[in-house]
Amino acid sequence: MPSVETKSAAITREEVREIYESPFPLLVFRAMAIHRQHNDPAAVQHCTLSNIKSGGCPEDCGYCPQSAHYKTGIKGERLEPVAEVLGQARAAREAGSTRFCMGAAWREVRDGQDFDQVLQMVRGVREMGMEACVTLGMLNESQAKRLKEAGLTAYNHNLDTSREFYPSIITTRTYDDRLNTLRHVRAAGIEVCCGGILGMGESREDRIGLLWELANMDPQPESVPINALVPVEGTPMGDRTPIDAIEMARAIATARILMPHARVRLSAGRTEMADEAQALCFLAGANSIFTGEKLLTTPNPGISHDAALMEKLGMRRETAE
Ligand code: SAM
Ligand code: DTB
Ligand code: SF4
Repeated sequence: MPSVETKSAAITREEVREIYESPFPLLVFRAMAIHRQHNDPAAVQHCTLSNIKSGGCPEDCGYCPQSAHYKTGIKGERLEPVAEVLGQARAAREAGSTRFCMGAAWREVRDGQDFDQVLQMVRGVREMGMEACVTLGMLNESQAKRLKEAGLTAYNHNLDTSREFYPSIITTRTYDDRLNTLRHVRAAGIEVCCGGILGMGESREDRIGLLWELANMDPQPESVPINALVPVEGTPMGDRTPIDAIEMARAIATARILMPHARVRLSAGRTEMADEAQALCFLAGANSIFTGEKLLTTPNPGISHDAALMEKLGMRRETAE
């Protein structure tokens, strides 16, 4: 494993640390200036998640309610029917979402009927004029190509945390496995959606390490979800205290400064965040949220709460181009 010091990178870990730890007003001011230069700071993309294959996952990700290793009350289900998922996509579009993200609790994609059906879902979502994103676990080169041919906009595959902390949260795969899948996604010409989770018991240095890895991907990810851990009873992280809102805003501001063109997504964990905390994240450069009552298995603020939040902030839901 290359040490932190020997990895030749365009952005050094020290530079990331300096940004992350700068005085909060300066950090947010800098992030806001960069955000304004590249994006409309009043617009927030609304996205909808669908759990197309719930639970029973063989991986042991310590944060995840869908892992078969933990007793969380989530049963392993079969892949949802294509028509059901496309019905959800239509409803999401009617509710104002411009991106539909489908998640499967798989360790990896296997060729066969299930994958063929996922390809149909991707085609269907694209025909509705929405961006389509999927997260299906590990992927090989030919599977990535088939997803591209079906019209997939982006593939979500998170690094979750720093390389150093990763083995403390997952033992059934490695950081390099993740990077490999991301390489296949990129090689197929699909946009990369890659981010992480805060509040798992990692140190600030781990958060800095994650952002450093993301910013040094070449090309950088087009989409960077920053999740606050949703602690779920039965998982090893069921009793974690929520990440501090200022720390969350620091991470988002740093992501925005390092990756000016990326869509930075204020992803899981909004149910536990006050409106003020979310507003701070928008100031720091977040420009996307997941809407609807549910993420994959955990609660999310409903569409009426989010409409009220946008109204209060004088911000608007981004519409399709
Ligand atoms: N199985 C696929 C994989 O891991 O790549 C896709 C589904 S997985 C649920 C997608 C992402 O959701 C994970 O990479 C993780 O970052 C995030 N996630 C899962 N459980 C979470 C939780 N309790 N709180 C916050 N984020 C979570
Ligand atoms: C991502 O980074 N966050 C979303 C999406 N990618 C798939 C998922 C969050 C899941 C939160 C836990 C749950 O609802 O099960
Ligand atoms: Fe499985 Fe993905 Fe959950 Fe890990 S995060 S246990 S790979 S569904």
